Amino acid sequence: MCSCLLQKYESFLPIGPNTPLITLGEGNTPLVRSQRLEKEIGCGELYFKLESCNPTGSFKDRGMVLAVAKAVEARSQTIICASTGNTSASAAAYGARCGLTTLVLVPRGKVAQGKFAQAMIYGAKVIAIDGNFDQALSLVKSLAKKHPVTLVNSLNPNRLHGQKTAAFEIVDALGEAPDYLLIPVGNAGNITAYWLGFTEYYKAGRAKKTPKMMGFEAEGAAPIVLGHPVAEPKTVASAIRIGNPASWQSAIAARDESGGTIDCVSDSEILRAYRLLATAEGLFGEPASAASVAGLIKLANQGVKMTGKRIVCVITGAGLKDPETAMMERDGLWELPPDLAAIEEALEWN
Ligand code: AN7
Repeated sequence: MCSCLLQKYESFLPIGPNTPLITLGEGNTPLVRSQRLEKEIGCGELYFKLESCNPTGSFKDRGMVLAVAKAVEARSQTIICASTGNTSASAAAYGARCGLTTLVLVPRGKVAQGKFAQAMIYGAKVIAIDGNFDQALSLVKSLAKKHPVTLVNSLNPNRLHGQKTAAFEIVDALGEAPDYLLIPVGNAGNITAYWLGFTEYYKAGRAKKTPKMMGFEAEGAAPIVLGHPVAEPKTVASAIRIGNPASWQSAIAARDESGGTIDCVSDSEILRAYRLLATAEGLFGEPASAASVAGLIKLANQGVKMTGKRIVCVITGAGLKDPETAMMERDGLWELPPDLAAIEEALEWN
C-alpha cells in the first residue's frame, strides 16, 4: 500500500497532473479503542484518532503536505506561517523536504520546547515576536500580500482540504461516520476541515450520516464561546492560545449544520484529562489534544446521554512536544541513593 496521502485520496483533493505527490508518510494514523474511559463514561464505543502519529507529531502534516505540494506546483520558493508551534514544525519539515525557504512567526516564549526544536532542526527561519499568535497571523497575512511568498496557515484552502482526509480515514476505519466527533479548537481550521470531510464523504455516498461536531476551546482562550475576540488569550494548552480564530465563521457553520456544540474547558480540566489519557489509556497527547477528552468528561458530567453512541476524540498532537508540562507531574519520582536497602525500604519490600 502506498504511504502517500495525496495519492490515496486524490479524487477528493485539488490535485492536477502537475501537482508533485510529495510525502513524509503522513496520514493513515491509528484509531485506537478506549480501554477504560469508555466504560467510565458509559458510551457505546470510544476511539482516539492518534494524529500524534504523523511525521512531525501533529495533524498539521495532512494539510501541510498539500499546501506545500501546491506551493511547489506554483513554483513558489518561500512558505510563510504564523504558529503556536505545530504549524511551524510541519511547515519547516515539508519546506525542507521540497527545498523551500520556510519562514515562521511565533509568539516569543510561548511555543512548547519540542515544537521549537523541530522548527530549528528542519532549518526554518524563526521570527519570535513579543506578541501573541493573533498578532503573528496578522503580520504574516500582510507579508504574504506584499511579497512573493505562499501563506501556509489554514487560511490557505489547501490546508483544509488536506486535513479533511482525517475524517475520511475515520469513516473508512469504522465503516460509517461516528455519532460524535470531539476536537480541540484553536484557530478553528481543523474543525472546519473535519466537517468538510464528513460532508463530502456523505455526499459521495461513503457514509450514511454525519457526526455532531463537538469543539472545545480553552476557557482562557474561548472567543467562539464568548462571541467576541479575546485580546490576551491565556491557557496552559499553548497550541490553542488563540483569541481571534481565522476560521471562526466556518467553525460556527460546522457546529450548527451538524447539530453540535462549541464549548470550553478550564486548564485544570485539560490537565486532568491530559494525565488521565496517559495513565488510564497509555496515550500521551499534548495538553491541547486533551481538550477533546476534557470535553467528553464535561459532557458526561453534564448528563449528556451517550449510551450506545460511537464517539471519536481527536488527539491532535504528541505529548513529547511539550516536555515541560509533562514534567510538572513528579508523583512517580523518588530520588534515592544507589543502595539496595534504601530502595527496598522506600518500596516497603522489606
Ligand atoms: C495540537 O500550530 O494553530 O483549531 O499554529 O497544535 O485547527 O487551529 C495549532 C493548533 C489543536 C487547534 N491541537 O487546531 C499552530 C496552531 C493542536 C494544535 C490545535 C492546534 P485549529
